[in-house]
Amino acid sequence: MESSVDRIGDPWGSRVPHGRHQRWRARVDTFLTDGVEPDMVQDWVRAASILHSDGDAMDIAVIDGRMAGVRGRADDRVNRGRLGPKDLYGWQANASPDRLTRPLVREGGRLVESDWETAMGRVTARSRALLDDRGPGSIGFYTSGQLFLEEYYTLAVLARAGIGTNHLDGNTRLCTATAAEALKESFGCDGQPGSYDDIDHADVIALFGHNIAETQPVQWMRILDRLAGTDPPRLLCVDPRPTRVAREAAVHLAPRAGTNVALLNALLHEIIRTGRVDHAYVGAHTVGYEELAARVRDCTPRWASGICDVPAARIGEAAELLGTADRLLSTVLQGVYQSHQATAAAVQVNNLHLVLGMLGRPGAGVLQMNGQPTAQNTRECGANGDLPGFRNWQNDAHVADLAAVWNVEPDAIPHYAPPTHAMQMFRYAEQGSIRMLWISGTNPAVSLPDLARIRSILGQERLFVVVQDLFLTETARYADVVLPAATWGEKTGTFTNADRTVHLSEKAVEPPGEARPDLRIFLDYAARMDFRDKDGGPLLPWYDPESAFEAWKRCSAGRPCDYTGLTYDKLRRVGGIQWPVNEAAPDGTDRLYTDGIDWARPDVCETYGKDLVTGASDGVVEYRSLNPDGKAMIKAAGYVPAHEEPNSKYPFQLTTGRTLYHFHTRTKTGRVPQLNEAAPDVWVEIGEADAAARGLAEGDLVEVRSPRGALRGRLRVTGLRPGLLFVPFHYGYWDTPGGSGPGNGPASGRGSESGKGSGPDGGSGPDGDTPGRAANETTITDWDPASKQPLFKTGTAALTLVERGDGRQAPAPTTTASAPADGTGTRVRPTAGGPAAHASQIRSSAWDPSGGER
Ligand SMILES: Nc1nc2c(c(=O)[nH]1)N[C@H]1C(S)=C(S)[C@@H](COP(=O)(O)OP(=O)(O)OC[C@H]3O[C@@H](n4cnc5c(=O)[nH]c(N)nc54)[C@H](O)[C@@H]3O)O[C@H]1N2
Ligand SMILES: Nc1nc2c(c(=O)[nH]1)N[C@H]1C(S)=C(S)[C@@H](COP(=O)(O)OP(=O)(O)OC[C@H]3O[C@@H](n4cnc5c(=O)[nH]c(N)nc54)[C@H](O)[C@@H]3O)O[C@H]1N2
Ligand SMILES: [Mo]
Repeated sequence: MESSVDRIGDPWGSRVPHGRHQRWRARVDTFLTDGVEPDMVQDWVRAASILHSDGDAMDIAVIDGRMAGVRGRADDRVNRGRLGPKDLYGWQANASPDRLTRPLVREGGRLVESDWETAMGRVTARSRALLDDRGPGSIGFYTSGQLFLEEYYTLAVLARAGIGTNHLDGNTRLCTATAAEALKESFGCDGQPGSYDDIDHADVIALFGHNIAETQPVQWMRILDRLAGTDPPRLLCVDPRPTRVAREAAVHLAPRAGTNVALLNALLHEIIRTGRVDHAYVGAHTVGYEELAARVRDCTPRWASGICDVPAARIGEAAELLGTADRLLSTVLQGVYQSHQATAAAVQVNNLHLVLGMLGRPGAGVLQMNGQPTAQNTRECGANGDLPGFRNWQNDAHVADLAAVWNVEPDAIPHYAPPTHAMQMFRYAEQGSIRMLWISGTNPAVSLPDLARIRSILGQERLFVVVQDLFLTETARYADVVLPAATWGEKTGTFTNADRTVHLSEKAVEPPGEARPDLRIFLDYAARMDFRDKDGGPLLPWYDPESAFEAWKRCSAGRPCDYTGLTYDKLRRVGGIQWPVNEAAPDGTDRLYTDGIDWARPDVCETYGKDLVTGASDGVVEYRSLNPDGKAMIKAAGYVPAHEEPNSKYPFQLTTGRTLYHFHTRTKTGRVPQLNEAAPDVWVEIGEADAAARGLAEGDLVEVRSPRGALRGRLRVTGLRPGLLFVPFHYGYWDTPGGSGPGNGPASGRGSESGKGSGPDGGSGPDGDTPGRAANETTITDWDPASKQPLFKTGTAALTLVERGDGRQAPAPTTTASAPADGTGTRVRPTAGGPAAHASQIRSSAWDPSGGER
C-alpha cells in the first residue's frame, strides 16, 4: 500500500495501529526530489538522522554523486522506516550554494578566503605561543552534540592529554547536561535506563517538559500508533503549552514555569500517602527513601497547587495515574532541564520510578532524554566536561586507567578540578584567562543566553576564535580563522541516540570545495602540534573513522558504555544496536538495571555526587557512607522559587523552545524551502485571556523586553497558560540564512573594535536600541547549580504593542503547539507544504511477517 502525503501539513503521516506488547509495525517514508523515481537511484547509502536525538535510520539516495532524497529503513529498531519532516527534507541544506568551501582568515579586520596550510598554520602558531606564554589553561574547546563519536573522542584526547587543558565542553551543556547529571545523581553513572521499545509495553506514559510530538516526531508516531491500537496507554503531560501531547493526554498539567520540583514533590507525596510504594524494591535497590518521605510529607497537592497554579484535584488525578500504572514509562526534557532546579526536578522523576519499582522491565523505564543527535557521544567520549568512558575525575584509579589507555602519565590528564563547563569557559574568556576558543559545530552567538554579552566576549581583540562550521554563521563572523567542515552524508562515523542505539552513518557524496570532515581537521591539528605519548609515539595513532572507532572501543572497555562487541561491519549488518555491546551482550542491551543497580559502587561510579542546591561536589568518604553497597540513590529536594519572578515592570514569565519544522539556529532548516516556509520568522505566543485583557490580537507586532534585551515578532494567540509568553529560539539576528541578501560573503568588518562580528550590513548584531529577533537577546546568564545547564525556560518579560496586525498573521505553524486558540475568532491560514512537500508512505506486510506478535 503506497500513499503520497504532504508531510508539512500532515507531519506525522498515517497510522499503523499497534496493540500493547506488539511489535511496532513498519511504514517506510521516502522523499525524493522532483522528477526522481526510485528506480533512477544509483546507490542507497546507510545513514541515520542528525536533526534530533531519535537516530531515525535512513538511506540516502545518490544519483551521479549528488543526494537525491532519503528513505527510512524498515528493519531498524528505532523508527521502523518512518521519517519526520526534518528527516525528509533537511538533507537538502547540504547542497546550499553558500556552504563554506575554503578556509577563511582575518586580515586587516576582514575575513578573507585562504587555504588549509595558512589557516591551520595560524591555529597551531597561536596554540604554541599560548602554551609557551600562558600555559594550557589559556586554550578552550567548545564543541557540539552534532559531530560523530570518532570526532569527539579524537578531540577529547587531543585537548585533555595533548594540550592538557581542563577547558573542553560541548553545547550539550545547554542540552543534556541535566540528563547526565540526573542519571549520575540517582544511579551513580550516566547511561539511559530505558528503551524506546518501552513505548510498546507501557500502559502509562508520562512526559515532563517534553514536546515529543515536535522534537522527536517519529517516537510520537509510535505513541500515536499505540493510541490508535488496542489497549492504548494513558498519557500524563506536564507542560505549560497546549502541545499535541497535551491534547492527547488523559491528564494535562500546565504549571507555572519553573515549578517542577513543587509539582513532583506533590506527586511523590500522593504516591506515598496512597500506599503505592513498592517497599520490596525500595528496600532491595535504593538508599535515601526515608529522607524523601520526610521531605515530601507536607507537600500536599493543595500546597503545590498554590505554587504551580494547577488545580489540586488535577494533581491528585495525575498521582493516581502514575500510582496505578502497571508499567510506567516517563520521559524528561527541556521543560525540566533548562530551569533553575533542573537536576533536582529530573532526579524526582527518577525517584518516582524508584519508589514505584518501575525500572528494568519492558514498559517500566525512565528516559532522561537527550536532545541533540550525538549528545550521548559527547558525554561518553568525555568531550562534555567528564572523563571518557564515564570515568570519575575524582577517582585516581579511573584516571590511571585512562592514562594507561592513552599511554601517558596520569598527571598529563588534568583532574585537579571538575572539567570546566561551557558557561564558565565563556566567563574565563570574558575575564581574559582563556585566550583561544575553538568552536566546532555550534553557533553560540545565537544559542547561548544573554547574546549582547556573548557578542562582546567573542568580539574581543585578545581572544583568538576558531570556528569550524558548514556556513558563515553569526558566530563565524567573530572568528579569526574559519574552518569549512564536511557534514553528515559527506563523512563516515557512528553516533548514539537517546536510548543508547548506535548507528553507522556513511559517506554518500563528496563535501563541497575544500571542506573537510571534522575528524580530519582534528587529526591534522594533532599531527601539526606533534602530540606524543609517554614513549614518544604519536598520541593519536588513528587515521580514519574506523581506526578511531577501534581506539574508542579500547577506551570504552569494561565501562557502562562498552562498545567492544561492535564493529563497522556489524553495524552495517544489523543496523541500530544498543550499548553496552560486549562478550556478555553481543546483541546489545535493551535496558539497564534489569537486575539491580550496576554502576553505583564507590569504585566504579562516575561521580560521588553533588549537593542539588549548591552544586558542591561530594567526596569519596561521603559517598561511601551514603551508598556503601552501590544502590540507587533517592535524593530529595525542596522547592526553591525561580531566580526571576514577574514584577510590575516585567509582568510575564517568558519561556523559549522549539517548533517542529526548525532545528536550532536554522543553519540547515532555514535553507530548506519546505521547512522554512512552514515557520519563516520569529513569533510570540500568548494565551487567550492575556491577549484579550491587553486588547491584543493575532498578527500584532509586539516587543518582548527582559532585563537583558528585547526582540520583536508577531503575536500568535494560543491556549497557552495565563501569565506566560513563549518565543521560539531558532531565529538568529539575520533575516534569512543563506538568503540572497547581503551578509553571505565574508564580513566587511565594521562590528566591534577588532572588526569581528560584522553583520549583513557590515554592522554587528542588534544592540540595546534595535531589537533583534533572537530569543536569547532576553535570556539570563544563570544555570542549574548541579548540572550547570543554563536557564532558557524561566525568565520574565514585558510585552508592548509596536504595530497592529491589521489582518496579518503570525508566521507560526498551525499544526503544532503554536496552533491558534479555538476561541479567537480569527481565521488563520493552515500550515501546508503543497506539492513540493509530498512524500510517499508504504505499508507492506512483508516487513512484519509475524503480524506484529512477539
Ligand atoms: N523540531 C525540532 N526538534 C528537535 C530540536 C529542534 O531544534 N527542533 N532540537 C533537539 C534538541 S537539541 C533538543 S534539546 C530537544 C528538545 O526537546 P523538547 O524539550 O521537547 O523541546 P522544547 O521546546 O525546548 O521544550 C519542551 C517543552 O518544555 C515546556 N516547558 C517550558 N517551561 C516549563 C516548565 O517550567 N515545566 C515544564 N514541565 N515544562 C516546561 C515548553 O512549553 C515546551 O513545550 O529537541 C530535539 N529535537
Ligand atoms: N533560548 C533558548 N536557547 C537555547 C535553547 C532553548 O530551548 N531556548 N536550547 C539549547 C539547546 S538544548 C541546544 S542543543 C542549543 C543548540 O544550539 P547550537 O548548537 O548553537 O545550534 P545549531 O544551530 O545546531 O548549531 C550547530 C552548528 O554546527 C554546524 N554543523 C552542523 N553539522 C556540522 C558538522 O558536521 N561539523 C561542523 N563542524 N559543524 C556542523 C551548523 O551549521 C551550526 O552552525 O541551543 C540552546 N539554546
Ligand atoms: Mo538540545
